[in-house]
Amino acid sequence: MQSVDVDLSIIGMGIVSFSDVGINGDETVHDDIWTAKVTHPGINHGIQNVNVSISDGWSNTEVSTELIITNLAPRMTALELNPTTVSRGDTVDVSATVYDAHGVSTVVVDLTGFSCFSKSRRRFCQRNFMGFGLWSCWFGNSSC
Ligand SMILES: [Ca+2]
Repeated sequence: MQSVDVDLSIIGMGIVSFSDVGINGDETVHDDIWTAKVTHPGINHGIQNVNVSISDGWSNTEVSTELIITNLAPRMTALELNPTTVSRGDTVDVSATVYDAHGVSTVVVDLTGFSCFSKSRRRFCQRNFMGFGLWSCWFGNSSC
């Protein structure tokens, strides 16, 4: 084989040339395993159809295949409890900085593990719909 090119335009990467010479993510030279190391920074996910073009220098073979891109889960980059030590009846302010490229619809503090909060879940107050967002709320219960 002379070249393996994959059209990754559907995820904004254009034509990506794979390697069998031990570079660009390829681990072993001339083992007929062609590799490219790519990173998808976009937000689209799901099954993407991609075209692969393989050439041996005399003829080309075109193959279509499916690339499955999973959706990255929301990430929490910071969590702050203030104060961190409380007495029964005190209130705790909770702030969380969360991120998801598709937006975050809810952030919830699950207090069901505490007997005094067994029927309650305190939802965060939303301050930012897209990108990095600081969410905050508080909880307190005098019976704890
Ligand atoms: Ca190889």
